Amino acid sequence: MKNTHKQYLVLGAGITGWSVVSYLLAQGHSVRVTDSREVPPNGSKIKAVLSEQDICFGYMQWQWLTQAEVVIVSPGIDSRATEIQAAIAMGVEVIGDIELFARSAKKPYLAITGSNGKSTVTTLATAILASQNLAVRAGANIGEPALNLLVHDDLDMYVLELSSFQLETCQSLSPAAAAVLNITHDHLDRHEDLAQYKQIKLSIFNHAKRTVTARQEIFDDVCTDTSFGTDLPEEGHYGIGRDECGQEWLMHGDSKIIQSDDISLLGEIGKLNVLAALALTEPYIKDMPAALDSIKQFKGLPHRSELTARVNNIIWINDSKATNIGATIAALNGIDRPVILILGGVHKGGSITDIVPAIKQKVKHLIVLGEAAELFASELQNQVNTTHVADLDGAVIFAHQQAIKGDAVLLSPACASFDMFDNYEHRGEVFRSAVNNIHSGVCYDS
Ligand code: UMA
Ligand code: ADP
Repeated sequence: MKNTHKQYLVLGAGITGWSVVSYLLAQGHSVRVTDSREVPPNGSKIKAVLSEQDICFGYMQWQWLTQAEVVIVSPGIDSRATEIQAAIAMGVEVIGDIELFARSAKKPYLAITGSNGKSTVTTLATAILASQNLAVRAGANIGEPALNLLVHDDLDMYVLELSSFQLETCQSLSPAAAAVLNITHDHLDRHEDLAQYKQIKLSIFNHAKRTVTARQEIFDDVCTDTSFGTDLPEEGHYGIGRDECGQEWLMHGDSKIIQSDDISLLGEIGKLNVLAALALTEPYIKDMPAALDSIKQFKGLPHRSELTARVNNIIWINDSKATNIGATIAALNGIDRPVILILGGVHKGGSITDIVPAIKQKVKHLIVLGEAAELFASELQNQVNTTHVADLDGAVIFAHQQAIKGDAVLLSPACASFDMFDNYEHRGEVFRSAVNNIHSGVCYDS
């Protein structure tokens, strides 16, 4: 029998690292792990299954790179590091966990990437497939590592949410259908420029059987099997149209699929995400009424354009997951009301002035906070009334004083959260409780 045993080195002992160690040990390989943290997130689990001499925590044990046959790099680790590049030059294979998944997966899988909307579309596509009596689970960047999906023998399919970090260390991905939802500035600290980031995102299509993109200028040079957008679609594509009574419908070519009013997801991005999920899952939809039921029941994920409260015809929206400018622009574009926008945190780069047209069109008052408050104020205060507040509670109180019937108050920070909060979920929870506090004893609109 052919000896397939190999010497692996795993870089990073987080969620990915632990899934890779478990997977490789089950396959009978030798594994070493290194992580720059003294106490990495999954360090104790790894210590329980590997011997001490195969673990190095507290600094990266780069010497192990060239002693390994294959190196598995966690997505948070930049494979441009000089030491990793030197090992590659010496013939060491450096890949990510998604490459291992792609080499082993026996069932078909969907793959979804984009700057924004990945988790929403991944979850909705999974729900649509489940409505077709398919046993399916979602994984990868959404939280459950991809390799963990392989232990479920009873599954018919998988759905992968993939980041640019995961795509850049993967060559063998061959999804049954793949989508690039959108491309805006994000993670440009890790990638050379927007062109390289786009190239990495589009690599998801390399061996895909079915390809899906948005009808956006950035994809003008990309040819896909189908597309989605907010305009009236051509034959075979997805879009939005109106019937003779003026009712808005999501459409596939000239066929009406579902009325916009029947979707719980908010705004234009809600419709786009439903269209993307339908375009991806189309070949698997045999029972359309069941698919439509799953769409109607999908209320969206927390902290993504989530309706927090509706009081006196003022709506309060928690979009804490908007950590880049593109997400905030999309959230604003989807709201048909004057908006009081709460913005700020840690700016991740990208041009702030890209948001000016949406601000001019939609925002009546801008509230800025956090590390990037001054930066946002200096770029935007000539365009819109701007107030600087100390914290999120202050922002909510100020917004409450400014808001009148018919307004929307939107927390869509366009920034990472770690200057003031543990993570975006924490920021969203603080917003939610501040909104509930100012409305205690008040009746919410039905
Ligand atoms: N580490 C080092 N040296 C470094 C960087 C990291 O040793 O230079 C170590 C850390 O000390 C830590 C470990 O690597 O112990 C963490 O590895 P990781 O950052 O790759 O994170 P994981 O816990 O493995 O989680 C990763 C994804 N994280 C990132 O891409 C940063 C998770 O996406 C994903 O859910 C998980 O794999 C399962 O696939 C999170 C994310 O923030 C949600 N993704 C980014 C995003 O959505 O914008 C891309
Ligand atoms: P991701 O997994 O790519 O971060 P999420 O579904 O978690 O995407 O949503 C993250 C942010 O992006 C939220 O603020 C949400 O409002 C916004 N968003 C969701 N869908 C889209 C879309 N299709 N286009 C632009 N922004 C979107």
